[in-house]
Amino acid sequence: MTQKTLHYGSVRLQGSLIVPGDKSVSHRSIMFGAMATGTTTVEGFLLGEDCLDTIKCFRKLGVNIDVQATNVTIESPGINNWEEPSEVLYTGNSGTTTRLMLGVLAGSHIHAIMTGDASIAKRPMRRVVDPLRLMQADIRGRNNGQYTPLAIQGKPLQAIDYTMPVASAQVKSAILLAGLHATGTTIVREAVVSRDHTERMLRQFGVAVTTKDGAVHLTGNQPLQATHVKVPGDISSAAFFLVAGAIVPNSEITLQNVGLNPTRDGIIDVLQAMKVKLAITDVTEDAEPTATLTVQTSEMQATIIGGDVIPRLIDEIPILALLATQAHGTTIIKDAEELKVKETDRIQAVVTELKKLGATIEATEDGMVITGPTPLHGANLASYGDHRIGMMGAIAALIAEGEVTIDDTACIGISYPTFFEHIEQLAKSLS
Ligand code: SPQ
Repeated sequence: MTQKTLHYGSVRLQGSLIVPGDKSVSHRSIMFGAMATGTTTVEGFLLGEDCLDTIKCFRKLGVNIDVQATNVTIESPGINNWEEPSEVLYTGNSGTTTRLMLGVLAGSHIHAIMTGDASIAKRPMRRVVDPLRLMQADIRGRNNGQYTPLAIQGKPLQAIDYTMPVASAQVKSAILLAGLHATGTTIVREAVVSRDHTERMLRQFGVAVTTKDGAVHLTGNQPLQATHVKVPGDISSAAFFLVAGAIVPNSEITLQNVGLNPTRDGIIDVLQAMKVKLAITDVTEDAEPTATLTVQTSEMQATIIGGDVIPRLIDEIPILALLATQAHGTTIIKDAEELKVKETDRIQAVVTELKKLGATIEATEDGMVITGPTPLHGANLASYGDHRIGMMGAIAALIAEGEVTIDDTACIGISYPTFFEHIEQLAKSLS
């Protein structure tokens, strides 16, 4: 555990940052590069713990992966020539690694056992295991496949037509990746669209994937062709500085190369609804669109966050809750019960920790209700080993009167290893 005591005093945030690579896209670049035969190159890769654990898993399958700063080269013999791992595949804290690997391995010739850390051991896997079993996958685990460790015996699969019971990119992606090795056309139907990085990147690797009326279609037995992947900056990491720029007095922050995939940019809608001063420039139309975002200290208004926008900002809710403590009026966050099955129960964690800082916030069954603006004070916070809760606490410390201690900040390295350096880079003392 790495405890940190933060006491920023009077600071303003000023300057420009390049936020680290997108975690979802980085994971997928390794997985897809490993499935393809030949050499795939990746630029802008996120060197966070979760993505490094994905790399370690694929090295155990006989894939050669070289990391030079944020450039990664993957040399793979192709999925049909992977080695059976002689060791357990360790997926650490990463739900994405664990769930997508299930889909990748289910249709391979590989026998593998996967396990992760204490948080992963509590996260539900049947949401992925059940549809994969409908495809004839052979997966076993505690509580009939609900929890890790999980054992997978890869085998030929059958395509399915599956209607998603929850909006989850991890479930959709696992089914599509298994669908690559299934006979027939796999269809995944979503009532509310979840992030589509898998569909976009499969196309980059030469796979035909079509999306129509909320249904994704993919026909099996399409080989992936090695390619070059450009990883955009992670909007979920940028979110912490978008909120910091809005709530810390006299601030202006510019964030470059931020991924603005329309299935991930719900935070932009919310910032605009809350009247945050935000400029969007340099928009690119790459496979994953990007933009430069500039935020300034703002007078915020409360809003309602719920419905179809939730999957587009699910990982940003902890930091948006902090923003709401500084907005005028009552902000309601609803339809977000998925927060309960993230790295920790993020409804309970956000409400408990923001209350310790003096916020007016109550948990509901599917979200939280926050009334502001409220001055925050020092407190001893817990991160629950959850990177996004730890970073929410650290950004709160920038406006809190007094000292904020966070029990475990090492977890922040899961998605944003340079987070505290970036705060130091922007913080200008006023005293
Ligand atoms: O990988 P992990 O641990 O599940 O990470 C989180 C996060 O906060 O970084 C969720 F806790 O992001 C998920 C996200 O919530 C990453 C992800 C993806 O890359 O496909 C999809 C989302 O999860 P889900 O359950 O909606 O599919």
